[in-house]
Amino acid sequence: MEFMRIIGLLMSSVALMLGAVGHAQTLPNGIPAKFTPVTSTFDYDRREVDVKMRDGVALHMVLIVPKAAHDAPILLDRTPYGAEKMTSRQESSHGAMLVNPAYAEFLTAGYILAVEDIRGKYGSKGEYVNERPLIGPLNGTKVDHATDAFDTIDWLSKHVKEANGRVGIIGTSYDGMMAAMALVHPHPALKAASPMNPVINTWMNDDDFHGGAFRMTGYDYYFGQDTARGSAGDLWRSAYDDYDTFLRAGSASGFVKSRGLDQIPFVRDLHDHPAYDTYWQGQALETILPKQPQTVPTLWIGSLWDQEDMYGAVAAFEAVSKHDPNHLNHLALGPWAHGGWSGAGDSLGAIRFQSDTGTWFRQHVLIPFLDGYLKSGGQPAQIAPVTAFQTGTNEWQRLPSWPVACDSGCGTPSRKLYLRENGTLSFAAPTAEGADDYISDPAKPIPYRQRPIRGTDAPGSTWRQWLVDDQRAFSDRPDVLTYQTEPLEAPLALAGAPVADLVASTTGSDGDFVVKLIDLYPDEVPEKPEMGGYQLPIAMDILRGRYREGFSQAKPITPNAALTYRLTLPNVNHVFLPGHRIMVQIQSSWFPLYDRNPQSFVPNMFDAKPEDYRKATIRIYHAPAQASALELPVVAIDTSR
Ligand code: PG9
Repeated sequence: MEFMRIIGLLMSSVALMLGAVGHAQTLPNGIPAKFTPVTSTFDYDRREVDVKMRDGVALHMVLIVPKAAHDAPILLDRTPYGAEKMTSRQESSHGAMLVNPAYAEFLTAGYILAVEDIRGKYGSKGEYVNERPLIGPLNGTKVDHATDAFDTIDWLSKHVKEANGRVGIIGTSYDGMMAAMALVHPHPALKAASPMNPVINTWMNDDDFHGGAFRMTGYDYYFGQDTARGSAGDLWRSAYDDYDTFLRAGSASGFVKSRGLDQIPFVRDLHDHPAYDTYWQGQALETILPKQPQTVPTLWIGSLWDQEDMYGAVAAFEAVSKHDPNHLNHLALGPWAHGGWSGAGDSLGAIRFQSDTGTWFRQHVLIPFLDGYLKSGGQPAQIAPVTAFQTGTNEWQRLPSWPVACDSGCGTPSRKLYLRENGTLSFAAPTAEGADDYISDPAKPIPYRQRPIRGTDAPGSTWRQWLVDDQRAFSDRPDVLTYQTEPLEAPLALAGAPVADLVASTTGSDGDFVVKLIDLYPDEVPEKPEMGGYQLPIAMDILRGRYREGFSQAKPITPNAALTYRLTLPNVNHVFLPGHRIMVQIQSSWFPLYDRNPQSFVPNMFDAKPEDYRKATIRIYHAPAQASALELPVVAIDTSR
């Protein structure tokens, strides 16, 4: 019996095993051989195309076509930042969720969006050249971003059946430069352009140099963008505080070598062209664009506190306006940081603007401008030549031109605000001899933001808003000179670029001059107590003394000679309100945004050795024959509103 029981058990086990094996053989693969998403409820069609340029190189483009689109205009953005990334922010059945909220407003307004990777980046083939110069002495090939834009627009105008044959080009920063370059020999289907915070001249006060001083924030950018077809991410640090990381590196070149960044061609170009030589002059878009008459209606967008491309929009607008007989050229200036046109724009750092300036601008200026030129049957919108937000009063203005010219009856000649004795400022010139001194020590450079300074894109970084940081953090340093007026009895409005004329000497043979124009708030501000005594920068910039006589060539400074240093500050549109004071601060370093000036002349500052960095005593004069002053673009207060 026992034997029979064991046989029975064995047989049932074998049957079980066979059964199990048999079952495994019939288990289906959990992954379908091909999954086809059902997208019939989507309100858009996402198309990916590879468009052949004239040299056979294929550029990758993503189109978001609203299903309701018919006879619709196309907005094109050409980018080095990843077309796929920019059009797949979220998975959704709603096209508006795929893109940033401002671009979503374009879709809602009836536009088809096209986002294209520029050559050599992300999905596009070909060679990437950082800020590829236009065809000419610096580019001997047959292609540039103007021809690529032309070929792309040609393709779009022929291959999108829902489109009306009209294309507008838009884009922020680098993409803004792409939009500006599309204006060189434009395709006939290009009917409107809006370069937003565009890079127009990266040596002349956009991303790479200001007043000849080199901006070390660029190294993060060139590592991220120029060492991989996609993004290489963030450049590594050695300390939490960038002040420490960069000071330990010694010099800009020391930092480059410590990270191997000299493998990047553009970083080598920066090193080889520290001055504004023909390499930079030949790329200056504000010189190239006006060589042909303006044929494409254009809205240049600038930000009053743009921490990256402060120069481009206004410089391009002013240059192109000189050859614009049909008045196709427009400018908008908002109270924003870089790219702030696309946000809500109700505040920046501690500053509040009492309305959503970004939303207002898009709905009342940008979209009407685009609609007027791009929609079938559209009529040119009645937007002013210049739409500028006036800070202080916090109101938008419709202006006939920029800068606000005296002869148009709305301004008064620029007024000189003189540095005076005992740290005062006055519209009256000095009557007594006087000067103030400070010691600038490269071993203890002045931080440009309060420490710890985090990398531009690091978590917790305040890079975006640093241009409105309270300058109290620096005004008491012994190496910062501070001058101020009495509280104002009447409002004072400025519109344009203030110019600082400093008469200064240094014991060194080179040196930097940083000038800050500041709105000093009253001691107490009842409606916002934390703003009491706030030192709000209105315009700040730097000049490298070696370029005192011209940017194209560095020259040593004669030690101990009182010389004039002329420094044009960024454009402002601001009202100093009654009870506020005007303040000016002067200093000789701004670290680590700008590399340290060794203060002893070396032909190429990138090559400065540790022993070249020396303390210097700087003297700023305020004497009758040596008056230091700020020329302020004072305009009449608009009482019509
Ligand atoms: N301002 C960025 C830039 C940096 C360097 C070169 C060109 C552009 C940008 O945001 O695109």
